[in-house]
Amino acid sequence: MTTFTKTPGWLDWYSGPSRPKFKLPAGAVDAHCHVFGPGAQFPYAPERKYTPCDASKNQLFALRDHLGFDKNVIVQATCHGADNSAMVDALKHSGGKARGVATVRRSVSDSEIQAMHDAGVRGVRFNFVKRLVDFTPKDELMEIAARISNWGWHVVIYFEAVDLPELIDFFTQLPTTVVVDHMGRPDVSKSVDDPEFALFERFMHEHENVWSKVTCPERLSIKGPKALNGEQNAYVDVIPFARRLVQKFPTRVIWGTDWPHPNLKDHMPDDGVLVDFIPHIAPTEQEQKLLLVDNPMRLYWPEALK
Ligand code: 0GY
Repeated sequence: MTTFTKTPGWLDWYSGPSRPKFKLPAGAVDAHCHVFGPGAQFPYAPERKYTPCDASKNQLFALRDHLGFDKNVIVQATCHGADNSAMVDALKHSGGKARGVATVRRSVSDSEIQAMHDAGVRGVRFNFVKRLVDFTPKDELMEIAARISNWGWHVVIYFEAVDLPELIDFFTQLPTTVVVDHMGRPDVSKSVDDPEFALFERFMHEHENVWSKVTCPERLSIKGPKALNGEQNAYVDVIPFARRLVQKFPTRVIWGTDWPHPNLKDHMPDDGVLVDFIPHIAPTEQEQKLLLVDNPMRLYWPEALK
């Protein structure tokens, strides 16, 4: 049995999260979360850039029930490379309440794609964050995108805002629905009206196949989790960015906890507090239902809507 030692300074996920004050609508989907191992059963990938603490499917399902979500979308984490077995195992044990996003290489076979589809995978993730992954050539990614489109899958992209100008031509050529992780990681010390975020808004405005996860205030915030000096909420500096996208693109935004929150250095969020962030970015019941139920269902459980 292989044992793994966490990356120094690695923060464990928050045990005993509070129960949110915000009551999630019936059928709400946590549309961005991960499982890590357990490493003894599902070893971490040799090429990984970090070694996390274990975060198992049963712990994820317990969090889902505690917070009041109905379903999960489990996104392959980079610490597992292109070995999707921990994520697929979680899907298979979810009783139909989880769907997944995989990482694949060019060498993946059609029968492997089909097996993942049967388990509930509905997308692939292309990661451009240099501290997390080594570079994959764009022609390989485009080939993968063309192949998985035959199963009706979409592409999830993860990048940082400063890299969007260089990547945007590639993104706009993708033949599928494209879902951006964490709003393209804006620098929230800049104004929401800064040219940097304006480019992201234009990207969504001009391309109707582009969606965004309005996720990760804990990752993007500079002000952090404490509401200070009469401010209305934790992570207050992220609200204008997420609010802008929910308002402008109400049918193309989804939300998730990002549990177990890889690579946070300063603080680990209480997942109950994260859920209480939702009404600040989606104040109306109609926006909340789109964000948490209708939109993720359209992407991940479309057959349930027929
Ligand atoms: C996230 C963000 C991060 C990491 C990963 O797969 C991953 O390793 O997604 C990050 O470090 O920004 O979406 O959880």
